[in-house]
Amino acid sequence: MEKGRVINLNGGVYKVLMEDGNILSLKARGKLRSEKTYQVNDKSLSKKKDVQVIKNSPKVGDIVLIDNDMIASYLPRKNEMIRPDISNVDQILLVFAAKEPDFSFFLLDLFIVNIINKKIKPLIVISKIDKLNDEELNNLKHDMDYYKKMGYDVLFVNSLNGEGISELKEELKGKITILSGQTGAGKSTLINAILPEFNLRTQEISKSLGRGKHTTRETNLYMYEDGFIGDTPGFSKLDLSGIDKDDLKYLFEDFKEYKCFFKDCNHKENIKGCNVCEAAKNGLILNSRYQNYLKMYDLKEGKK
Ligand SMILES: Nc1nc2c(ncn2[C@@H]2O[C@H](COP(=O)(O)OP(=O)(O)OP(=O)(O)O)[C@@H](O)[C@H]2O)c(=O)[nH]1
Ligand SMILES: [Mg+2]
Ligand SMILES: [Zn+2]
Repeated sequence: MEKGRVINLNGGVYKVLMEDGNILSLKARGKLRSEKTYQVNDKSLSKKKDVQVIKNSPKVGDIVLIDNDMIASYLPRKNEMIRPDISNVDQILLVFAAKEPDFSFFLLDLFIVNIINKKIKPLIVISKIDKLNDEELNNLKHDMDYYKKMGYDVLFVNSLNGEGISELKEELKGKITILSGQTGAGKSTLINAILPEFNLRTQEISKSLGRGKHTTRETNLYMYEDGFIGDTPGFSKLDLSGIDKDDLKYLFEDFKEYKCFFKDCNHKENIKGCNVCEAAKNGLILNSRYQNYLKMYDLKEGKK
């Protein structure tokens, strides 16, 4: 059977890149389309939304087998995500605008938690650095040094003049990288800077409406240096569904260094003898990280 990679899905039609370089438009067999499984990630099952519906139909990123001009099956996935709906991702490029929309450490930490939970490596890209003055940029770089120390790569780019793009390209070779981030963060513009030949339509932020016209609606994979770059729709909402509140602490990788010897401790504020609480109090853990952890924990508990 012939094999190919799904690079786009729209209205039940799959665009499949074949080994010979051709792109076919195909449908999946009926049986593949209708199967569903349910995955329960949250042990407490406090909320209905913590049950995730996993569609078994092929998705962008899958390697599919083709029989009689239809997708018959797909090969086992290395990993899969639901928002965006994609499989076999090597790394996620978190695109955050330095400004417009405003930079949010809470959103950044929320993204990171979701990605670490999927056991995928985040690569942080701060776009639109031209919108900050030197002092603002230096302050942001200083805060981002903390994330670098945690082991995450952080790059600063201006997609309009190409600053920082060559460094970024080095990270993309031979991998499936998808761009994720808030709507308007500059994902499509960044892909245009990497792959000008695609000339993707981007949203022009209208200052009066705060909303653009050409917001990306579907996930697309583009070939790049033996790998793929994926443009995805940005989102306005991201939550913690599928993550157990008692597991949240493990997704804050910087907490690990400060070994807490209490059994089942969630390192909530001011627990005497908790080394994570101590480290937060002494500023060894970035204050915003610790506060964001507490906020996420409360959100999981249903407190606002
Ligand atoms: N000044 C400046 N503007 C940028 C930069 N990158 C993107 N923009 C602008 O930001 C706006 C949004 O960019 P897009 O690339 O469409 O954003 P997106 O993340 O793809 O948005 P969605 O598709 O809605 O998720 C556009 O007006 C871009 O021209 C940059 O580095 N500097
Ligand atoms: Mg876009
Ligand atoms: Zn503790």
